[in-house]
Amino acid sequence: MFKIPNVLDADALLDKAFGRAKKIAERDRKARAINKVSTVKMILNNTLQKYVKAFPSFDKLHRFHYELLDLLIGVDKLKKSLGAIEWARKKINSICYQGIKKLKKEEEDFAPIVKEVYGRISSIIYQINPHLNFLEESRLKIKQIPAISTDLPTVIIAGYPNVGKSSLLKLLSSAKPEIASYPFTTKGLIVGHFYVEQNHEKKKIQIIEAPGLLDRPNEERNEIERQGIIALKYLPDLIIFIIDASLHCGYDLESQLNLLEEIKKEFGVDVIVVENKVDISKGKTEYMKISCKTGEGIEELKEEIKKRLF
Ligand SMILES: Nc1nc2c(ncn2[C@@H]2O[C@H](COP(=O)(O)OP(=O)(O)O)[C@@H](O)[C@H]2O)c(=O)[nH]1
Ligand SMILES: [Mg+2]
Repeated sequence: MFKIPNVLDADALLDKAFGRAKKIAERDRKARAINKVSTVKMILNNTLQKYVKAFPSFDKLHRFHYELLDLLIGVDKLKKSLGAIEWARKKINSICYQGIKKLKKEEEDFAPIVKEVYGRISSIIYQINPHLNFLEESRLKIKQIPAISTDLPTVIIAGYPNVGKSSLLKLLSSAKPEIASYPFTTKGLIVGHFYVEQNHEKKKIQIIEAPGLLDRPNEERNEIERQGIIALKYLPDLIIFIIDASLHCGYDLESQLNLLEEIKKEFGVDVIVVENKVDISKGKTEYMKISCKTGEGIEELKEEIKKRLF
C-alpha cells in the first residue's frame, strides 16, 4: 500500500542520536559541545520527520484503503500518534536551538548545558515512546496487507455459498487466482485478473470474491465483517451476482433473491445477475444463463462485463 521505514523505539532512537554525537572529534571543547547538540538535533529531526511523512495523508487515500486502515489500526489513533511525533520533533528542535544559544554565550562550563539538553530530549522521547511503538505496530500490520488495486476496473462476485462463485472466478481469470488475507474475512479475498479487448487494446480487469462475507444476509454478519463490507464498498465498478436455481447450493430461490436486493442496496453499483448451473437446472429464471461446468454462457458474460465497464 505504501512504504514505511522501521520505527525505532525510544531507547534505540536516543542511542542513534547520542551515539552519533559521541563520535564527534573536535579539539575545541566549545565547538565540540555545539556540534554534539546540533548533530542530535539533526538526527532526531530527520528521523521523526521521516516517520511522519511515510504515513500518507489520510484525506488523499482511496476510500478502500482508508476504511481498511481504520479497521486494522484506527485512523484517529494513528493521527494522534503522528501528531505526538510531530510535536516532539518541534519541541526537540527548540530545546536544541536554545541549548546552542546558551553554549555560544558560555566560556567554561559546557558539559552541564549539554547534559541538560540531553535530559530534556530523553524525557520527550520517552514520553512519545507509546506512540513510536504504535507506529511500528501499524507498520507491521500495513506491511501484511496484500495488494489489491484501487486503480483497475474491479468486478466483485457475490452470491450464496456453493452457487459457483469460486468456479466462475477461476474460469474468468487468466492466471491462478491468489488468496489475499484481509482482516475482515476468515478465508481471505480471492483475487484474479482477466483481460478483455477493447478497440484493439487489452484492458485488465480485477475480479474479487469475498468468501463468507457477501454470501449471507447482513444480520448474520459480525461487527468486523460489516466493517469489511464498508471497505469493500468502495472497490467494485460492477457486481456479478450468482443465483443457483438448481438449488444444489442448499438455499431456496427466495433467500437468494433477498440477498441480491440487499447487495444492490448496500453497494449501489451496476449488478449483472447470472443463473449458474444451467446444465442441471436448464434455466429457471429470466437472468443470463451460465454453466461453470460446461462453459455455456461464459463468453457472453465476458462481453456483458466489457459492455458495462467500458
Ligand atoms: N453442475 C454444476 N456444478 C457447478 C457449477 N458451478 C459450480 N458447480 C459446483 O458447485 C459447487 C460449489 O462451487 P464453488 O465455486 O465452490 O461455489 P462458491 O461457494 O460460491 O464459491 C462445486 O462443487 C462446483 O463444482 C455448474 O455450472 N454446474
Ligand atoms: Mg468460493
